[in-house]
Amino acid sequence: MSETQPSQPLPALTASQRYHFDVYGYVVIENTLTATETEALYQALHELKREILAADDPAKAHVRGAFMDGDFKHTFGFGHIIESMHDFLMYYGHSRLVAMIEEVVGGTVRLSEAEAIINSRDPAKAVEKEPQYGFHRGTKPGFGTHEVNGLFHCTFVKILTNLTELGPDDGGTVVIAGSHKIDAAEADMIALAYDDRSLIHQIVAPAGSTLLFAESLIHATGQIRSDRERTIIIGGYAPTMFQAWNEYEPSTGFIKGLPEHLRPLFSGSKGWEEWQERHRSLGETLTT
Ligand SMILES: O=C(O)CCC(=O)C(=O)O
Repeated sequence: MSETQPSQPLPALTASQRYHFDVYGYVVIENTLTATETEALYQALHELKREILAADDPAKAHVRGAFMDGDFKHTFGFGHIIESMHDFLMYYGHSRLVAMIEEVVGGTVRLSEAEAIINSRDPAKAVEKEPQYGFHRGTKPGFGTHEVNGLFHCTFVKILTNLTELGPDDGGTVVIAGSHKIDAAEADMIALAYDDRSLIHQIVAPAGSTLLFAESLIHATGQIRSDRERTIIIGGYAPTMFQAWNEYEPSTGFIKGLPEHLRPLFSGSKGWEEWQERHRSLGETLTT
């Protein structure tokens, strides 16, 4: 445990961004990545897709740790991609993004999931006016959330960055706004959101933008109504003493080969003893 985990600036969100996150459970920060970074990640992900599809059995293949699921026609879901392409390190270790995550977690974090999705509309399926979504959440209010200085924190937070432009018809993530704080039956909240669809917010953003959200927020993949393919890259983070998601623990060889400053973030080596709790108040001004 000799590596240093760099201290990220706090606050990392403006007061308005933080207020939006607290009220709705998410905030979109536009253009967090440059056009060059966005393109590099897009190319790396599509190259990984080609490599996995070239394997004898793509559904069982592991390419430098990464695997793929989905229907392999219109949906390609990638798991544990962190070891597979050098370009992904730039995203998962991106200091501005990590600073935003640490702010809403309330302390230092580790990577717990590195995933991606490439999906497009299945032309054989009709576009529905009022689609049903695969709504879910990864933690619960009370168990995975707390408040300090009147601000909301969650121990499981995701950054989802769209590498292709997301217009209103391009299947951006949908969320049930405000559900991150509601400790009620998920089925009841999903039903009430279908009754009043103004409660379902859909992400629309230029390529290279990041959706930062608490995993206690009920969310799902949106419905693609256009002919455009969507490519997104997703990172899940948790306090340093948490485990990675099942099958997402990085290999020892991979961690050893990393630049020293990235090792604690990707391995969780700071564990319990060196976890640093950090909080802001709403009135503090941005330091990034
Ligand atoms: O595809 C999306 O937009 C949502 C992804 C998702 O549900 C997740 O990361 O848990």
